[in-house]
Amino acid sequence: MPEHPAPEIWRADPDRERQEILFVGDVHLGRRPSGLDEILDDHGLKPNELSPATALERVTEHACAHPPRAVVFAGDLVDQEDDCFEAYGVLERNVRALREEGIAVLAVAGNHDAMVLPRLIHRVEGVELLGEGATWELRALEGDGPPVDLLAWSFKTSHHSDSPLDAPGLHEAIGGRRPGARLLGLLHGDLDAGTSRYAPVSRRRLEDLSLDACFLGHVHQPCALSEMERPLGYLGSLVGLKPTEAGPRGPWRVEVPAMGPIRPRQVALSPIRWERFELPLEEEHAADEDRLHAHLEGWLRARLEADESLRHEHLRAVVVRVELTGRLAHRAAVRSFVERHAPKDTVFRVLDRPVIVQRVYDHTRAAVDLEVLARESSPLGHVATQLLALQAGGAEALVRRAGEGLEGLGDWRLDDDDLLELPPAREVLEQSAWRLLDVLLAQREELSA
Ligand SMILES: [Mn+2]
Repeated sequence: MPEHPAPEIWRADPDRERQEILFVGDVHLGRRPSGLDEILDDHGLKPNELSPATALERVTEHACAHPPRAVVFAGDLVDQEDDCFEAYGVLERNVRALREEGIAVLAVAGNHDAMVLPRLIHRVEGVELLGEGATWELRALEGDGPPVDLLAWSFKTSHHSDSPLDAPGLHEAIGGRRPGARLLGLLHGDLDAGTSRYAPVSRRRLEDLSLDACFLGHVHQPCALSEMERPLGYLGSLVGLKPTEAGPRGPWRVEVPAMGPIRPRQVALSPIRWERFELPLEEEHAADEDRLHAHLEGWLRARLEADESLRHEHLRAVVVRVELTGRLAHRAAVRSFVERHAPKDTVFRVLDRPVIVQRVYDHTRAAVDLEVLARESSPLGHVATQLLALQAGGAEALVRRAGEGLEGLGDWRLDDDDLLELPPAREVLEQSAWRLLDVLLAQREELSA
């Protein structure tokens, strides 16, 4: 299960606010959070309140309250062509409010909005498209503060199979950098993806450009930008759009002083938070369904209340998926709890917000002594032997064969933004062996009953 390092959360500081630039990753105007409509209704929430459009309104309010030097979008501002007119109204309103505060608004186009963003931007006064037509552009940032040059590149059509670093204008643009200016990169693309139809770009080649920092759109999982000496990576989606987009989301305020480190901090303002947790169970928690329900609630409460990034006024709902793990002698209560789980019955209020348990997975294991089982000459003994070998890093031939079988699925993607990573072959085999062991143990219990 991926655990992501918590980003440094931005706090207001009038002394540095004007030296900050607000970078916004993939917004995807037009999309709605998936699969929640019915349950949201039960809690007086509308899907629209958790939408990218609402998140963008929060960004604008935030920027107007604490004006940065500029607001900069990293592409995929609009989800698709069909969303054009809805996006037009939303964008127009937000850009007008920002321009009234004297805040510059800049953007590059991504694969989703390669065609629609240039059209929108030409109609919305006050927002500027950079790197149009897949050609690099250098743009000096207006406003007070140290000189900052943005080096930017946009998608021209929905696919771009070459590296953007081989696109026209790069060296001329870098050559135009003002002496003493900080140089920040901005593009939409697929970092270190090898071959990709979405502007594949190598991190090493980007680093070789000697930028002070580089911010990318495309992949929705943000990079640990606040922990990097020279920040280079994804801003992530503005708001999580589906269960796989777990963890904190938001725009990034990037402090750009005349000298010294560039510091990105994430602004906590996302209306929805998706999470996936692993909850290790002890025997006492799994004695019956009531105890399991209570334990789940208590555990989630402690976990979420300790999370600084959830303590903001704009959060409306938390949606979690919980993986139950642990080795248990009695697993009947876990099984029926998972089978009977309905999201609407498992909503807790934490920090005065609904926490919806959308899915529960039973990944508990039988509390058996594999060493003892392995001595049997029976199917159970065989599976136990293989499991021990897998856990000890052995069974190479088996792992190799499984790996070959999985290879064809290795870079299968749900959609272009969502890299679905398969677990390693050894892990897949271990999971399958445990499942088989469960079936065999159940058979033995039935026979002895
Ligand atoms: Mn994209």
